[in-house]
Amino acid sequence: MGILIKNGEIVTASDKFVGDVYCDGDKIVAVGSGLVKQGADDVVIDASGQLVFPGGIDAHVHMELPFMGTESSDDFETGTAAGVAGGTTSIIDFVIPARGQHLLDGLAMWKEKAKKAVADYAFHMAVTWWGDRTKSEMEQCVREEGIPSFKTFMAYRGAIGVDDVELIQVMQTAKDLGALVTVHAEHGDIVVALQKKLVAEGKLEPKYHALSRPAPVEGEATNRAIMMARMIGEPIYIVHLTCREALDAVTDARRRGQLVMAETCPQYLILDDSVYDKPDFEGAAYVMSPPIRPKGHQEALWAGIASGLIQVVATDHCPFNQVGQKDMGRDNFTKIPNGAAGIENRLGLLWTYGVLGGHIDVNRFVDLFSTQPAKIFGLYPRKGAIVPGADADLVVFDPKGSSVISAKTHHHRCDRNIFEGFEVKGKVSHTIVHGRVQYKDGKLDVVRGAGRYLPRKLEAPAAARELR
Ligand code: DUC
Ligand code: ZN
Ligand code: ZN
Ligand code: ZN
Repeated sequence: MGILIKNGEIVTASDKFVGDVYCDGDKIVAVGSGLVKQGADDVVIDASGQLVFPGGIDAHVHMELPFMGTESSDDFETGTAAGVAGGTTSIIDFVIPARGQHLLDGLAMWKEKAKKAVADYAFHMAVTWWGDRTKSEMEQCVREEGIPSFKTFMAYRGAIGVDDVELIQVMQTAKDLGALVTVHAEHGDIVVALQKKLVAEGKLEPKYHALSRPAPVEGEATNRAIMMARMIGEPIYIVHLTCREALDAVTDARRRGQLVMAETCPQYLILDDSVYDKPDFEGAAYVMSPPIRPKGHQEALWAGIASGLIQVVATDHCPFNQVGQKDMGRDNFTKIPNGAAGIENRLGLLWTYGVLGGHIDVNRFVDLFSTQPAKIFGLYPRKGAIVPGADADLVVFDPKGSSVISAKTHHHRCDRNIFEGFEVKGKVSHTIVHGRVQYKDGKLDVVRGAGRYLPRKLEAPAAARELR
C-alpha cells in the first residue's frame, strides 16, 4: 500500500515547490508533479494549501530517565507518540549510565526501555565517569552499536557530571574514533557552591534555582569546553545553549575557524525568567538546567540562529509531574527534578515564533527542525530529506487555523505544560511515519513497538561541516 500526497508545497532545507510525494512501503519513492496512484488501495492525501516537511528529528530527549530520585514521566511509547502528534518522527535519546555503571550495561537497559517506541529512535551515549573499560566501550559504541556521539555533563558533579580531566579523555577518545562529543555546559562546582549559599540563607523557593545557575556559569563552561576541544582538535556540539555569554564563546570559536555547533530549545527562545515568580510552587514546572534566562537573552538566541551560530532546535524533553515529582522539592529547590515536557510543541512554537515571528524563513525552519540534526548526527539523507530512497516520515502542515497549548490536551504524560495558554498558529494535519499515517486531524494511530532503532555513522564529522 502506498501513500500519495498531492499538490502540497514541499519544503526542504533548500527548496520550496508545489508538487507530489509518493511513498511505497516505508520509503519515499517519487517526488515530482502529476504523480498518480500506483495501487488501488493507495491512500491519497490532498495537500493543496498545505505544506509538506520531512518528519522532525528531536536530537535531545530523555524518556523514562532515572534522575534526581525519580524518573522522567514519559516513557518511550508515550513520549514518541507525543512527538508524532507534533510532527516529530525520530528522536535521539541519551543513554545515561550511573556513575560506576559500564556504558554497555547502560545501553542494554536503554535498548530494553526503547522497545516500546512508536517512532524511530537513536541513542547518544553519555560518559558519566572514566574507568578502565571506558575507552574500549566507547570504541564498541562507535564500531558495533551505531552510536558515534557522546554526551558529557559538566554540571551534576557528584552524580553524572565529569571533571575536566575526564572530559579531555572523552574528547581525545572521540577524536581517535571519529566521533562527536556533545556537552552540557554549566560549571558544576560553582552551581553546588551557589546552591549551598542560597540554601544556607533560607532561599528555598523555585526561583532560586535560576539564581544558583546564572548565565556566567554557562558561559564559563561553554568557553572551557570549547577551549578543551580546541586543544584536542576535535569538533564539539553544545547542547541546550541558553544565553549571550555562551553564544559569545561560540562566536569567538567560529571566528578562529573552530568547528563548534550549538543547539537551543523553544523554552529558551520564548520564555523569560519571570516564569519563576509564579505563586503556589508553580515556578517548579520551569525548573530545568540550564534555567530560563532573564529578558534579553531570547533575542540574542534568535540572532544566533539568524547568523548561523546555532544549527539545531531540540527540546531537552524531560517531563516531571508537578504532583508526585516536582513537589519533592517543595521545601528546597535543589530537590526539584530538573526538566520539562516539550517534544509535541517544538514544531508549533518554532513555526509561530520563528517563521511567523520573522526570525527564520521556511527553509531554515526545516533545517533547524529536521535536516541539521539528521546531518550532524549521521541520519541524513535517510532522515531529514524529501528524496526518493529516504524514509517515508513526513508532516503535512496546514498553516491555517491555530490552537492553544494546554496540559489538558497535550499528549505528553505530564500534568503541566510550560507553554500553557500559548497560542500557536497552523496545525499538523497528518504525520506519516514509516509510510503509514499515524496522526491525522488530531487523532493518533500509533503502534507500540513499531519504532526502529537507528544505528548511525558519522562521515568523519564532516557531515556537520556545512555550517551556515
Ligand atoms: N537538564 C534538565 O533540565 N533535565 C534533564 C537533564 C538536564 O541536563
Ligand atoms: Zn561494561
Ligand atoms: Zn543537559
Ligand atoms: Zn538533556
